[in-house]
Amino acid sequence: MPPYTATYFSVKGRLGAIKIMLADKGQELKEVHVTMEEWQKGDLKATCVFGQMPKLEDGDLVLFQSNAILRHLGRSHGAYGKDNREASLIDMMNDGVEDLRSKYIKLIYQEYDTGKEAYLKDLPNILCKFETFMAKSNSGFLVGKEVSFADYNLFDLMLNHLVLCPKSLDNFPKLSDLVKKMSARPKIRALLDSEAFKKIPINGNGKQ
Ligand code: 6SG
Repeated sequence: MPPYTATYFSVKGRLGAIKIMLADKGQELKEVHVTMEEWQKGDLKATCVFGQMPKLEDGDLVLFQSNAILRHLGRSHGAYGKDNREASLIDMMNDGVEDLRSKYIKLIYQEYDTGKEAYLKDLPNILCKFETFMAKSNSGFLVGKEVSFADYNLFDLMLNHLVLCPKSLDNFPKLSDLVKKMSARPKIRALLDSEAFKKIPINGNGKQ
């Protein structure tokens, strides 16, 4: 199996969930960190399908779009449900995670100082949807009995929210359990505790 290569800014951002998933699946990842100066030259941007990163290389396959990358890895490493029905539910939940991630990114990059209070006020209305859905699967994962790419994505985003507001999961036992359970998986724990991972900021503008 050729090693994966990810190209991105030196932030967790949209690469965090991908890194967590690869670590948990015991896959090696080579990382290429791009500085803003390099990016602004435009040569790399011109080679990116949508002019954006992250980029993942899997052998001669070059992928952009973080959610397509998560799905690719889910397919390759048995983290996309046991059948079509589960796969469709996993897609649905991952789209829900993407909706929250987009709101989070907008808060961080566009309205951190003015919008944080309103964001945190509305957050429980979003988290309760995940909580209710997880109560149905009752396995500790979003869908079925096994971990999926959507679980890694939700876990990564919940870690960011615990930094944004340490109390944000207090009334959500299923989401709190997901964080506890994922954090305790040995390869994820090792990644989260590694100096290389800890020193990379969550976002590119110093806000978190
Ligand atoms: C930014 O938006 O890091 N990619 C980003 N920005 C550079 O020229 N739908 C796709 C996907 O899911 C969205 C990709 C995403 O993959 S990620 C990108 O390529 C561009 O558009 C968030 C992130 N932000 C850090 C950042 C880069 C430029 C402005 C903010 C680092 C921080 C400030 C300067 C350098 Fe900065």
